[in-house]
Amino acid sequence: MTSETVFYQRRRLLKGLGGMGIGMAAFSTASCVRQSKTGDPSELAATFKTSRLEAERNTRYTVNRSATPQDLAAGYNNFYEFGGNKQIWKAAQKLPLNDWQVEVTGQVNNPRTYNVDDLKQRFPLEERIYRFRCVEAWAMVVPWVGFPMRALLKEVEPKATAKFVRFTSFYDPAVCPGPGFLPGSLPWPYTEGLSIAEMANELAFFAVGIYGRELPKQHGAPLRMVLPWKYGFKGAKSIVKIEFLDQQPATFWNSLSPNEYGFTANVDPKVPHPRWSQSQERLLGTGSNSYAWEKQPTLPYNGYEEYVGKLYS
Ligand SMILES: Nc1nc2c(c(=O)[nH]1)N[C@H]1C(S)=C(S)[C@@H](COP(=O)(O)O)O[C@H]1N2
Ligand SMILES: [Mo]
Repeated sequence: MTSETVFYQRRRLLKGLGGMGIGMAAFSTASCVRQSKTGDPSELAATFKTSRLEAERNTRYTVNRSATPQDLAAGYNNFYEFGGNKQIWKAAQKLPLNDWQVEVTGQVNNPRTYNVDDLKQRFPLEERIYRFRCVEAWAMVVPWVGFPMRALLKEVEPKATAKFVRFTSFYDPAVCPGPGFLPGSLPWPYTEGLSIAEMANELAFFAVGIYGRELPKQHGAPLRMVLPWKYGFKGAKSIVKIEFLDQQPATFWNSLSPNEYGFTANVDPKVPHPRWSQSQERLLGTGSNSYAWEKQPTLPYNGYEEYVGKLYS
């Protein structure tokens, strides 16, 4: 076989897999009975009883629905490094958090490596209650604790040549082998990207906590991205590197299946996923399966058009 044949076959494999990827999880929520909680509830609760991390709520951001119960949010997650199902909280406890460093590099005047505790001290923390919408159409409302991405931008000073930012998640195949199907062929580590203008938007947030406590591992401890106007996959978890670039970076889901997982990925009720409508969302809740959850119409930009609409006009 020529190297092109190998490349082509690999591409087909990846394309097919991308089609399975997040979508496979959505399909299985439709086809089998899934509880949002599995296993021992007290064992699950122990995973989110992390240290207290309280901050004053920023009242500029409000939502017109109630917060999702903490145990539902902590018991239904996407974290493909640890497996391909939603009940990933137990497997995610293997994530090693000791001495976590976040490297800021690339086209910036002040590149540096932060210890995560240093980040928490340096940038004033606030609480923000945001809507959250996964591309699979489930939605929740959670109170994050963290700091706006623009605070970091101000400190590291991107150069004029920097147009995009790539965010990289923790990856160690010995700790998180991935979902198990086709091992070795996914484009790890998980990466995501934003334009500098998006990162500078007031809504773009780094979370270090949730529900008044440090992030549980399954939510992407110790630092994850929160972009409430975009589909959830844009918000990479457990960030170890932030790179300023002059070109749009390739990202995990976008390189697997660009027509399902666009680079921009703003929530839009009028643009269906190739295999399902995005006109409605299902509020993460209790019930025998996720299709029993309360449905609501999807809002353009997930309800945040007034803050971000001008970025795209
Ligand atoms: N590193 C990493 N980040 C990730 C994911 C992932 O698999 N790996 N999944 C994404 C997806 S698809 C969603 S919907 C959210 C889920 O966040 P939650 O589990 O805290 O609700 O995390 C996003 N960030
Ligand atoms: Mo998602």
